[in-house]
Amino acid sequence: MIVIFSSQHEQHAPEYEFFRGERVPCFESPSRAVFVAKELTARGHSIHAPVADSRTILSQVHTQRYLDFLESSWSRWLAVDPANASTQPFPSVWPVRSLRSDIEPDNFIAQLGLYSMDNGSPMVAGTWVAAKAGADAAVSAAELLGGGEQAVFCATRPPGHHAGADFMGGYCFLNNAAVAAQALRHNGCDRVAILDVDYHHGNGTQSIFYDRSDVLFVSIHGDPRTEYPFYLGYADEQGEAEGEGFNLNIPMHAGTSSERWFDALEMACSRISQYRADALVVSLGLDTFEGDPISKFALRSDDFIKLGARLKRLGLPTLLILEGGYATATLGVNAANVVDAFDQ
Ligand code: SP5
Ligand code: ZN
Repeated sequence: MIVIFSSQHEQHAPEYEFFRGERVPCFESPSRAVFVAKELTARGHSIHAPVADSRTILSQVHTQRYLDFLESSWSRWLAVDPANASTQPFPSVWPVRSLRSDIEPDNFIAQLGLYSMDNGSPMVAGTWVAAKAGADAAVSAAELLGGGEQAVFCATRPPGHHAGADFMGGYCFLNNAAVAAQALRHNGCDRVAILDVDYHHGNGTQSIFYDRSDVLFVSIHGDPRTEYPFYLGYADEQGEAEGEGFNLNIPMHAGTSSERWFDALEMACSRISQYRADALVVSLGLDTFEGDPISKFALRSDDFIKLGARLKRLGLPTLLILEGGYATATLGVNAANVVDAFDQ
């Protein structure tokens, strides 16, 4: 399988995030992608840099206002105070119910709240460049599938599935899976299925395609009653308007066994087969692993072989995109297990 990887990812290297009011080292770190690239190289895969420019597709997935905000954020932050160069901006106020989200205040931190769902997406000088390289990888992979490749893996970070049309969140800035699906539509696929197997519900991806029937969204994730992102990912969210019936959420309680998880995967796969997609995008979060420090499913490294084999059986041109997964030292093995099983 072709692997796409950009060394630009390392430009996104925030130092800390917040946990219970304390600063803790970021779970989503550059070493994640390093471990993945290393393991894939060791197993004989060749790694390619992205070649496409995702700008056109990005503007079909995200609002131009949000893209402009993201690209200019760091210079705006420095304009607040040049001493900010060694700091990370975090939002501190959000336009919730009864406040106005139709206006954009001049204050940078207020704007950061407008364009964020949480305070869990630390930003640094290189965030835009790194995130853009991930979106470029997604579009490059879609072009390879269009050219007849059966499967491509994007070893990208930061992840993307929590980012919506006009907001960041959950370590995500640009929605790589949505960009991939939109690029596949652009390149002639009539129906694209997205399967999101990250531990956390892909709220951004769901919301981007919620009123569309040309992109099916199916997700298996920790029950949002107790798990992040809490405010989306329930089973009664089935799509709206044209998209009614084209959104399937399978929430599973925290602590779900690997056996029950694979039962859920069967349900997800049968919905995808029934949809008769032309291509599949997999939001490949590996935080379902038993050793993950922030998640509560129990997949073992061997289970990722089983996952890769099941995905292959769908028989679709497939674009795999790395999302979460924070057991960093095992991330390479787990990712490569999916990739190699698919290649068998
Ligand atoms: C892409 C992705 O997997 N994003 C996940 C975002 C999760 N954000 C909430 C993080 C909460 C960290 N909790 C730490 C628990 C340590 N025991
Ligand atoms: Zn996750």
